[in-house]
Amino acid sequence: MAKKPLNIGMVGYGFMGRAHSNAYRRVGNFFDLDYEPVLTAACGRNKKAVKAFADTWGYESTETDWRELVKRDDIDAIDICVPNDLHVDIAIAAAKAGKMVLCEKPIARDAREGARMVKAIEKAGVANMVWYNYRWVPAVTLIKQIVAEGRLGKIFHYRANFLQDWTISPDVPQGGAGTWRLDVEAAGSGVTGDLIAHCVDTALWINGGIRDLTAMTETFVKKRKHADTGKMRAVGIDDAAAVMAHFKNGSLGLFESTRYARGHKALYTLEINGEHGSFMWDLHDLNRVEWFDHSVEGRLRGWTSILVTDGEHPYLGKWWVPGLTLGYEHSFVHAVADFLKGLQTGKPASPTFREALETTKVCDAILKSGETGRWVTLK
Ligand code: SOE
Repeated sequence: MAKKPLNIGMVGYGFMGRAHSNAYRRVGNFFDLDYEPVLTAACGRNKKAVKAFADTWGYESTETDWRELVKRDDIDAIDICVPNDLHVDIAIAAAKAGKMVLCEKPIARDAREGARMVKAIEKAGVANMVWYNYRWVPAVTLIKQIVAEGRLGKIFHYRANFLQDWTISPDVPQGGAGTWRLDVEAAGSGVTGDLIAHCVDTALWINGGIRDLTAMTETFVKKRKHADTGKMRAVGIDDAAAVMAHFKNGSLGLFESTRYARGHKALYTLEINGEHGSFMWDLHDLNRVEWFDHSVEGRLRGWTSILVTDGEHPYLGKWWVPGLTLGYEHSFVHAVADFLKGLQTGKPASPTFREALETTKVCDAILKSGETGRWVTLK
């Protein structure tokens, strides 16, 4: 049967533009779905750069103004892969134009912007999804499934870290390609929106909502040159954040993110401790889950290392044979597969903008607590 085309208009051509484009190109080769993404247009302000990107990834056309892209009749879905300050206007305009909207995390700089986006998207009734990609790492999806089956019993602890070290040098600028993440106007926040947001998204998905939290945040380098002006400017982002939280299910949450953990490049780890068992996962060994099952006879009880590559593991039946591992990029392919399946079945892929807004609310609470030193209750 001929597949239905889903014409993609990609806004942005950086790191995430590449990750998403790769996913659109791969998904149809491995997942048998009714829809097939078509790379219809790529959009970016720099004409030469966006043309080079379009040629590399096979986009049929280019635009230099996202407003023109959003108006086009031959586009079904707008995918937003630009700095966070641009998300809100593009998402709202795309929804108003009746386009499906996909967006790189975090949805926005703060929950106020995020709520406006959710309102516009839900009013338009368009399909939507936010790329919190680590949910789609099969090992993480497996943890979600087992926890949802109640196999851990009561959950006591959920802890997660996301550690990096790339901004330790005071010579790293704020603003500009890649380093816009250090410019509070473009990013909204530092590690909270960029890294802890991943930990929080996974946590809310696996362990449910957060009731309240307290946090400390720190900005180690107070002034950096701005890439646009070449002038030194005060740094407005958080370089590091540590959070203590109560989940609604009674468990305790601990989260830490920093860009100052020398030696760590993208160390996302999570651990869940329940009454009957525990899980550990580490992005640097992303196909593996460590599992402790307390119901096993005492003499044989211990941590089990599960290589998540069997056909019965989430998404794995679509790939190779048991024992052969997947990588970072596959999480994005799984995201598109779920999005397309959602169009087919009418059951939306998760996280929607509404779900991702919950993560941004938690991020806002972290920043507020970091500033005031007080516990913040989530509404
Ligand atoms: C920042 O360095 C970054 O690229 C984040 O923006 C991504 O979301 C994360 O997955 C890896 O680190």
